[in-house]
Amino acid sequence: TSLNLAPSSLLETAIRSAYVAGNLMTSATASDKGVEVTKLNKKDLLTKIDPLCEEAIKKTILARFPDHLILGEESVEPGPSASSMALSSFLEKSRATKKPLWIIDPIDGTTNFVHDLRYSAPSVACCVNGEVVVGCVFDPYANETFWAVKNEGAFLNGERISVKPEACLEDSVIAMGAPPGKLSASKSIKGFEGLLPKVRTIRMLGSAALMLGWVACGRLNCYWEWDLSSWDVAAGGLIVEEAGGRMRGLEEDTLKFDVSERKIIADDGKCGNDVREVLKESGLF
Ligand code: 2AM
Ligand code: CA
Ligand code: CA
Ligand code: CA
Repeated sequence: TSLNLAPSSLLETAIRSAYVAGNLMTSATASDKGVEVTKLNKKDLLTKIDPLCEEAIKKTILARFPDHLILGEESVEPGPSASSMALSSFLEKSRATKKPLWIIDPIDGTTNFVHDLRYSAPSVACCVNGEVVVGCVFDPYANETFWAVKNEGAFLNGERISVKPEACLEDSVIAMGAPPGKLSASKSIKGFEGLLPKVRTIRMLGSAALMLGWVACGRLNCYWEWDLSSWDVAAGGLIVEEAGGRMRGLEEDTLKFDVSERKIIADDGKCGNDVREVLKESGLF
């Protein structure tokens, strides 16, 4: 059955589809992007390229696996409740039909993409039995391909990667994000204020999927963010775990994909508990 698929064929398809989307990203001109502000609010950007990348990823996956299910950001109404409901219903359908579910973000880091900040990536994950088994995040600007296969490790351009913990929180580099929305903005500000004096530095790089890849390969010690969706973290979360790091909820060790407030913390296996403590002291939860 499809549940006995070789992980290698899923991985090959994940990588291939991320490359197709990444090539669309790097070949798009400013006028191709034609930014529309049609999503939730003025900060929630969407370009003409996002849905094109989503279609290209879907087409690549379906050419190889015509019966698989695919959940993509641009096929769901904007907003946290719609994205949670879509995930729950896709997971349910995947369980009932025993078909793998792909969770994709065609461009993670659209704001960077619009402003030409060269830090955005397609993120492609495949779930079997409700569990992510393959994930790929491709940075088409640096030409860096992060991938992982469940129980087989994490890789960057073919080389095995692992997290790199520092001796203490004071020496750690922490990444965070501040998605639009008043609640998450105030959480981000409180967290930043509490953490800054206690860590080496803080970065807000703008792509959840890539920041997760960067935790996995040891460039960042920790990444936390208040309000994300399944497609932001499905691939990157597996890459972190397979690199020896932890992908957890901010308050709970288990990361629940299918709840509406996805507060996540990925770490190098060491500094995450201290970061959580500081965030708690700062009044985030
Ligand atoms: P996106 O570019 O695919 O939308 C940056 O902090 C991260 O937040 C990015 O991964 C970005 O993904 C995501 N993000 C952007 N807008 C968001 C929104 N309105 N709600 C939740 N997450 C968002
Ligand atoms: Ca995203
Ligand atoms: Ca996106
Ligand atoms: Ca988006």
